[in-house]
Amino acid sequence: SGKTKDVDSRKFPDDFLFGAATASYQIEGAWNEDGKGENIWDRLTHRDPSPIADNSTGDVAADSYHNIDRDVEMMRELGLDAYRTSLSWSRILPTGFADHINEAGVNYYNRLFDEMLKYNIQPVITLCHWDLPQPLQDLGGLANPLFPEWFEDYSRVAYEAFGDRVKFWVTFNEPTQICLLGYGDTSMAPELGAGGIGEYMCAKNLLLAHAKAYHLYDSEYRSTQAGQVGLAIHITYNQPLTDSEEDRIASELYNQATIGIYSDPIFAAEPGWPKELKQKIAEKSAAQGFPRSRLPELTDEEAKLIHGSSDYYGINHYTTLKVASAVNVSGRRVPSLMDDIDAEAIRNGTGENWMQAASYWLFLHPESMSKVFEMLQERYKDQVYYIMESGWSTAGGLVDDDRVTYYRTVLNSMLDAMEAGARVKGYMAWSLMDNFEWKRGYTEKFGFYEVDLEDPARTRTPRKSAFVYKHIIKTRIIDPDYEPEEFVMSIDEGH
Ligand code: GBH
Repeated sequence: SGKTKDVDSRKFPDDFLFGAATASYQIEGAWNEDGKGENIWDRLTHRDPSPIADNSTGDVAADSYHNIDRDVEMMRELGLDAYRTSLSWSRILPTGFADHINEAGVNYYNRLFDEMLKYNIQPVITLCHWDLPQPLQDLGGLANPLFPEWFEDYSRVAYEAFGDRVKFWVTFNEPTQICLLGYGDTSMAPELGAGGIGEYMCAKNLLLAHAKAYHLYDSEYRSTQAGQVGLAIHITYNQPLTDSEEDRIASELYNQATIGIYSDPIFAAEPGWPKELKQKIAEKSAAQGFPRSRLPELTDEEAKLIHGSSDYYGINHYTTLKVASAVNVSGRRVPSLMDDIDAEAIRNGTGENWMQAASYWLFLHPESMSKVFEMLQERYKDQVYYIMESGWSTAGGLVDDDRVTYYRTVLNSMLDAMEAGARVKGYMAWSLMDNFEWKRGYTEKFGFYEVDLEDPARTRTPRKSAFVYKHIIKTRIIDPDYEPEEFVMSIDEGH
């Protein structure tokens, strides 16, 4: 039939990297075992009363610290080309500083990477997926101007220990979420709530830390290790609520404040902060009586260090939203990033009938992925792209048809972007297995594999979506009619 022919002609290249992703705090457990130090999520989840939806913690989580064999077996069952996870900084450097390396922590990752590489599964490794060592936070964390040096020291330890086998580094996962939600706001650890100030201090130091880690790799490790270093930026598809000039401007500023603030300094033609955003924050700061802009300057030297400091553009793409102009909103934190840009993000209630996940913020717009690439191609001109995360939450259950619909839709939209010329080289689905969903605890499930939290062994069971993803990886085709016959998983020949 015509449909089958279309499907067949839209094939992913053989060297396209299909993977699945997780992150240390969300899966590992063993929070205080074998010398691991305390991090900011340990501190937050142990607070009484608990700030987590179901009062849970990541103390045990999916217990991946004790489940290397099963985790790699799942990767083989799915036929993954790559697996993305993160290093727990506190497991490797218990105080955060590089004076003492915890060998037991290093060994956990050695065993994991060696086991993966036996089966040709590429590790894609994030250095910091939100679980900052608590002693560094006590000194201000990313707001401390020495943070870039601490991060450079840690990245050296990681390159030394694992760079012979890890060829794919992600310095930071979602800078916007780290800085805006953790420093400007209180929705993520360390819950600083220093609106309009903390997120900008964090942004500058994060970019400098990333750039230092990049240049360290470039000057001392690239020639022998031959890998890539970049970062993963959270990108929603943002549309103006109406076609009014005000909403259009608000939407552009929202893009600059959530995407451009981390992307422009690295990937735009000109170094430095996004222009309109910088001007807007300066104006607001002056009007509020601040003697200088709350957005710290980047010196020419700093801007140059950051500019071009990435071998690829890493994208975490989940969802879509609309942006409206919103001036002087009552009850809004002042100063704050959203107040600075006079905008409001509207996640639902705009009459679009987008399919919704179990998470309040997660909706499926059928073309969001290709729209994201249109925007990026225009702003940053023909980068090499990797999707570092993309996924769908449910409340549970093994028959996850909405998740199947999500992956097929998003991957089709990504193929549209590739046909239009975007150089997309890989896709990491979030997530290999259910895990600790930050403030939502275990109430929202993102896994291809269900994890039984009642069972001390944390048994993992594949969902329907696991079979569908496996079929896509194996055939390199998105077949809309494929139905797994029975949910019996096995490892294919050659995996
Ligand atoms: C990713 O964040 C994370 O990298 C990953 O660890 C996480 O498990 C996964 O997605 C699923 O959430 O924005 O104030 O409404 C995606 C971006 C940031 C979306 C936090 C939800 C909730 C707080 N997420 N956000 S807010």
